[in-house]
Amino acid sequence: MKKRLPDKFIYLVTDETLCQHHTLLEVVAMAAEAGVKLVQYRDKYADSVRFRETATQLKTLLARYEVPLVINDRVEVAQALGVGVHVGQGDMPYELVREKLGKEALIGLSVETMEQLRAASLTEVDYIALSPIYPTPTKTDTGQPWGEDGLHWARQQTDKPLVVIGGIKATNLAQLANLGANGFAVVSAICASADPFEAARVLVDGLPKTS
Ligand code: TZP
Ligand code: MG
Repeated sequence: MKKRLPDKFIYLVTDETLCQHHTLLEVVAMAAEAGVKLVQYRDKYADSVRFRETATQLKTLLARYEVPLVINDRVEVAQALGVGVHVGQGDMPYELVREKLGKEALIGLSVETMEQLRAASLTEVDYIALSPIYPTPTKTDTGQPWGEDGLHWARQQTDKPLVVIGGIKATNLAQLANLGANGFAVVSAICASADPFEAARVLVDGLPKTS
């Protein structure tokens, strides 16, 4: 059975190059321990052998916390491991991903424009990520940030879970949650922290409580 995403959740997107203080596996373990509810393994540089090894280790680790793992881009790895995937507009088209992974797989899709959001809302994708919501030094080859007005607009277009990514910190969670965001995807706020457990805990505690 597909695991349902919580109404509000912190979502860790990994970047090993930012993990200066701990190994990637330590960072992910600490984040899960602190209450992060979804993890995306994202690594643009790892060769396919190393990527697959790390993805396998993450799957084992996260199973202990019942936290789902999604793989960035590499659909064949997700398929081999039986986990979900996150794709962008330049990656394998959503319909093909669903065909390969099956109806139980968790599949997320990034959108950068209003037209892409409208198209995504008509699919069976499990969540839509507004990318980026704010400008961020972590990823600079992005389109125009959605901003808070963009999130407000997107919320009116779809009932699907909306994930925001880019510049997420504890201080902007409440505002984004009010505007209808469900998932708060973070890279540097956890990965680059000297204390990833504490960084993740502060984010998790900063989520508005839902009944
Ligand atoms: N996609 C859009 S913005 C982004 C990605 C992977 C990076 C977000 O990083 P940070 O450090 O949480 O701003
Ligand atoms: Mg991609």
